Amino acid sequence: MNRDDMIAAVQAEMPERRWKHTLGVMETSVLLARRFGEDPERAELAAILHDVAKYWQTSRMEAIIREEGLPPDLLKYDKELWHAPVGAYVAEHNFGVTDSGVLDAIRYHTSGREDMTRMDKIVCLADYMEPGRDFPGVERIRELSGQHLEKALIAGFDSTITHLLAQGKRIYPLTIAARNDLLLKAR
Ligand code: DGI
Ligand code: FE
Ligand code: FE
Ligand code: FE
Repeated sequence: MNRDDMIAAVQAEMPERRWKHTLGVMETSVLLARRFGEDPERAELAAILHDVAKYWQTSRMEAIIREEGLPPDLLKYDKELWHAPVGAYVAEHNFGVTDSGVLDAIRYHTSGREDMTRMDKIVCLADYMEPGRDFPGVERIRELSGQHLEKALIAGFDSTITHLLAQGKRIYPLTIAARNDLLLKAR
């Protein structure tokens, strides 16, 4: 599928406000890829598709998780996590993406994981700091991102984890693993 057709198909899956967010993640992923020596075209492809399943019904996501062999432990954690691995599945099977680095960046853009690739980090960080994002701490994340991909991403995970704790929610183990691993390597 060519870029324009893909953009039109993804846009059709979501409300206008979420499409604006996706455009922001595309722009920021390209910028971060240039800054940190990653392929901007592949980063943009991951960004276009990263939230493709965000507005799917819970039951539709759950069916894919159960029937297509996605990690079943997801079902015990916040539903907000599900669109990322389901999005990677959709990118591969409905959009024909074969680049495993791009698929992983989509798959892990919400949770993170241990040993995140540079591509994983770029898309996850772009998701936190695209121009439309406005939450306490986002300016600090943007500042850190000028110099240090890992430190900026740690600040992003810190903000998510703090938020989840304040709401008394469970935290998906990959998020803890991602943050621990980044802290170890960013010293
Ligand atoms: O899809 P977006 O809104 O652009 O952003 P996202 O994919 O990063 O996040 C979706 C939400 O998932 C985020 O607001 C926090 C929530 N969430 C719930 N449980 C967890 C979690 N995020 C992480 N990283 N880890 C969790 O365990
Ligand atoms: Fe997302
Ligand atoms: Fe994210
Ligand atoms: Fe997003």
